[in-house]
Amino acid sequence: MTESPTPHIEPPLELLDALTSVRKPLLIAHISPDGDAIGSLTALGYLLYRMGKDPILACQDKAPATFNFLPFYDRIVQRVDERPDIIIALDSSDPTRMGTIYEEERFNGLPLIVIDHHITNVFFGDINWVEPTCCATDEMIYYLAKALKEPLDETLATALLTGIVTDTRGFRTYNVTPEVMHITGELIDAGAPLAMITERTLDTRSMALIVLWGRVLDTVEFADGVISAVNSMAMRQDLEGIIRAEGLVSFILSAQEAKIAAVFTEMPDGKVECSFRARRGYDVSRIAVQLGGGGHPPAAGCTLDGDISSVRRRVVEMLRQEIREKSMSKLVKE
Ligand SMILES: [Mn+2]
Repeated sequence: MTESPTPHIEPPLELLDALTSVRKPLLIAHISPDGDAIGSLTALGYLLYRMGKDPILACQDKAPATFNFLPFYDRIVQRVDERPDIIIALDSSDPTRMGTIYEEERFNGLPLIVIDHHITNVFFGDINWVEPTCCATDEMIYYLAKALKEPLDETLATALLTGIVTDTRGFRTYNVTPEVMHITGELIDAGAPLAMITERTLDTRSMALIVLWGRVLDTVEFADGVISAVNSMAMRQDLEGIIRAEGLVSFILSAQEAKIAAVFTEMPDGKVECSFRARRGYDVSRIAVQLGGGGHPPAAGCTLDGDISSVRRRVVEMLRQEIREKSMSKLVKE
């Protein structure tokens, strides 16, 4: 296959310089890591290792076993004992996303590099490379490999494709451009197993998750374009090792009448995690930011204090308001 056309996205030169001269970088993926967090962590970790560096790969929460086919999966640590020379935050829109890993005082003063594609990124690094048009942080790591003139191999291509497949839910999202498809072709050509990645990351669920989905689906309510559901602690009492009803918020948005979907999860610390999805033309990242969270227009979230049913009432009302405003502005335009 021919190479993709020259990428239109180029990493900043100061980033390339920093990565070339670094010896022991600490790479941090965000808490509750998803495929793009672990994909970009392992892709960049492997790339830097291949360049002769000694990277540390870290994430506050253990990476789900789903991703154990990725390079360096076994090297991801939940605690850092060594002394790095720079820190690289991946797929993280603000410093709290790095969780306890970054809270350590001994990391204060170390240069911080931010590589992210969230539009809500707050530019908290010394070098900030933020590309909101990219479908995944892994797409950015691909451009980085190109700019560093590092060849793709099967291992790197597999890690890169994992973030692209998972963040686009299998190439379903509006940020999948012809360039993303070109890149995907190149990654497959380099040996990335697209069907295996899709099956392992998107089409495999634990039995406990299926049972939890059933219970959470029982709580679905719909009004004025907003579909919502709750996942309480009591509903998971007999289901060990499971908290989130992963994937359910996208599933309920598939209701024909729904424009915005929300799932509210009561966390073990008593807080309520809110997860939002929106159809094209609606923006849930705005509301997530208002509530102290972040994300993308079609997919965002936040964590709130309060009991789960009052949080649901309050937040669903805000989401309905978003729909009313968008319908009003459509009327005005027409
Ligand atoms: Mn991402």
